[in-house]
Amino acid sequence: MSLLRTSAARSLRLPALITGILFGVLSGCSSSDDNDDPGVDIPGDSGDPGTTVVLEPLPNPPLTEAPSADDEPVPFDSVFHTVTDYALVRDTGPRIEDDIVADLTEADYAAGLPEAVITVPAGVDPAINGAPYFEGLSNVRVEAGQLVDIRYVPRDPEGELPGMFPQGLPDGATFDDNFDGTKSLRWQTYQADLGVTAFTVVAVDPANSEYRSSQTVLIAVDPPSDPASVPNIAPSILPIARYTVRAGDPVSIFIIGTDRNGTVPSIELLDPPANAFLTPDERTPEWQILQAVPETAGTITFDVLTRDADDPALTGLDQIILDVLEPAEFERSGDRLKTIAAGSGIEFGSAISPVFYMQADGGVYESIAGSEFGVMTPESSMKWIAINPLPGRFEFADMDNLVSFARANAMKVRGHPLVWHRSLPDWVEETAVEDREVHMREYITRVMTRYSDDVDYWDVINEPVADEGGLRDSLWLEAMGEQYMDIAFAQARELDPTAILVLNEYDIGFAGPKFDALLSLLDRLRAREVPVDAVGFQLHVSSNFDQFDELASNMAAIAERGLDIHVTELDVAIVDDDSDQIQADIYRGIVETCLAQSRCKVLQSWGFTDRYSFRTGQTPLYLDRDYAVKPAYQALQESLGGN
Ligand code: 9MR
Repeated sequence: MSLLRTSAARSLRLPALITGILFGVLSGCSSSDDNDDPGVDIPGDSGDPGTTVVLEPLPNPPLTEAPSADDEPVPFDSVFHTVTDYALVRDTGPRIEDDIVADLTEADYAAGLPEAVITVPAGVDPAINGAPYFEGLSNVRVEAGQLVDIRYVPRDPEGELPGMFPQGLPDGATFDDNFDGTKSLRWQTYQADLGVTAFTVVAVDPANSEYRSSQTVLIAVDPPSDPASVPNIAPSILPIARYTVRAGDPVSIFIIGTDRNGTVPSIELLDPPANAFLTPDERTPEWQILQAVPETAGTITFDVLTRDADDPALTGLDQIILDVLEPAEFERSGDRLKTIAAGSGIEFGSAISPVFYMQADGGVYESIAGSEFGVMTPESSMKWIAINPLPGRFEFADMDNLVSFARANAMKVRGHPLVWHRSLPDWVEETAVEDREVHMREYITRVMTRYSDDVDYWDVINEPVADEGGLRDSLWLEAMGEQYMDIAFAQARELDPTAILVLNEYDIGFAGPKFDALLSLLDRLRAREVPVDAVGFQLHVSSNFDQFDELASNMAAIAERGLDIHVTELDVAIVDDDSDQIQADIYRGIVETCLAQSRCKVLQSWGFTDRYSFRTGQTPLYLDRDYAVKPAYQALQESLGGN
């Protein structure tokens, strides 16, 4: 279904989406999480940009049901949380699990060992340097209760020994070094593992580590002929990290029991402190929420007993540990970042983690975020998969709560993202090409209608440019060509005439084909009068970033086009054992570059504590996991103030 009148617009015929799908499905990761799609060349880049789109009314009835009273969140007051100054809400009904990995079937198994997916980097000629491979593999079939044991023997046509690494492991499996150049997958299977599972190992060419062969093996686990033959092992809980919390704050910790045989263990607290207790989660009653108010500084250990559903005498024991600090330990000297930034004429803010108010350390998280930031982006709570996980089913509570948090702290909100190729529910990935335009417009309409009053900036289009230039091959591009952006921006403008509409992109802080492609895209959009107001520079950089001149000139090129610049997702991953001081210098350099550019109006980091970062292992933020300030925090204070 196409609702556009675009008679004069050029129609783009695009190649089908093939890249990544086989590999994505078989390796157990969603193809929508693939950030390496090759770019799609736009024919006649420099020629006629086409005409301005005119939106037709959306169909009535809609393609999928609009939000209704059934989707409205309800007050959430029966459990502890860290929020004191506004009311929380929760969604109703069971939690919706989106199965992001396509289920494999017996037919997949019967098709035999999948072909290896070979990645050939530029400059490698496979005729001269053959790809690494594995010897003697085949698909494997076992009965639940049996051990899967697959030996991986890597080979290289040139006779060297390739390295290898697994891509994810089945639950409970290990990938062991045999110390003879081979490795083995060892996986004790249970009833819960019934069905076909894919396991992928990547072989790495000895001469070029980017030259790789990904080999998937399919493992079929059949029902056991004798159920009693499956061992019953003790249950446990999903691991819970050690948290640092503030004395006096209410603490909530979700405890999820797990048993490899697929049953649900019961959960008890052994000798709990006086003010600690368990409450079942309202939506998933088999989960328990540990609630406590640690009043004094020190370390608290909770002993959690899990009891097997089939054999009550079979138990597991796990511990949850909290380090409790006095409130003064979390205070930061100097002025708050938003105040300092306002003095320099820009807004400072951060992404905010979903459901932070139900985390063990939610109290301290909230008080820091509430005081430091003038603008916030929901890190995940507004993604399609979060808001509209099934057709006609809407889960607004997490975003509603973040909006209440923003209001309570007089924070602006960046709506993020309206149109993206990732974090889509399966049902959207599976929509017919001819219906996608309407699905996209319906989604934009539903989200913006609900949140426009509270949202000042909308990341309308997220990550449309391919890493090597051209446009990113996505399901949106496949359906509408480049005009999906025109349509989305026009729709957003119609729904909110005053919001700042943003095109947000990563890896545009330095020169190269990606930035060039962005500029030419912006020029085409502008020629078609697409209402883009600002470009979002994500700036997920690393501690080896040194292209400040290129960043400045890229920002200048955007400014020259009459567009604002928002730094939307700044973080600085530490690589090569770099110091925290080097990281601080990069934060400083980026702030200075933004302040030197009058069109750079907003600067937001992608989180603020290393505990809640999508690249937590590379400690990219300016407070550490326990909320202690790092040198980068002081660098932000100084540089935002122009020092
Ligand atoms: O940080 C986000 C991470 O927690 C999510 O799992 C992921 C998928 O939704 O998205 C991350 O945020 C991305 C942002 O939305 C867009 N730019 C890149 C960010 C990092 O991947």
